Amino acid sequence: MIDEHLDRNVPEEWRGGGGCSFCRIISKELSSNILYETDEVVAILDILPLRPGHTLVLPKVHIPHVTDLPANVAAAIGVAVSKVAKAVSEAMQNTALNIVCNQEYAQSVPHVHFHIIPAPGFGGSPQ
Ligand code: DGP
Repeated sequence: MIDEHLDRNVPEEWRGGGGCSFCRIISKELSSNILYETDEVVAILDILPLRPGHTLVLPKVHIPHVTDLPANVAAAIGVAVSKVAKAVSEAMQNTALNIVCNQEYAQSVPHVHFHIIPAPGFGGSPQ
């Protein structure tokens, strides 16, 4: 089923495998700070955090765009984003969050990921 989502006319580096840094993190070829992991998803600390606690939730399957997610992967991501967001908020003194998924040319890593970013000015989070 996933193959049909990769059939688009996209550059080779958008097809995962050796060219995708998030696939290499998922396969543990590259190290990362993993906060949460299931058979379908992984949550890692962002290497360039916008704020302390900035976390990324990504599916293990390589799909470049959120608009191409099959329902089962979207469901797994949704559950994980909710759980990880709760944990990040609690870890940051119940701060509010910005939860963002960039798309197409607005994203720099072409592997679906949701940003969970502690918001400024709430809870114990500094401005
Ligand atoms: P976006 O622009 O939405 O595609 O954001 C990509 C994010 O991924 C950006 O905040 C930096 C982060 N990132 C890129 N490469 C790596 C990596 O190798 N490890 C980790 N932990 N984060 C990465």
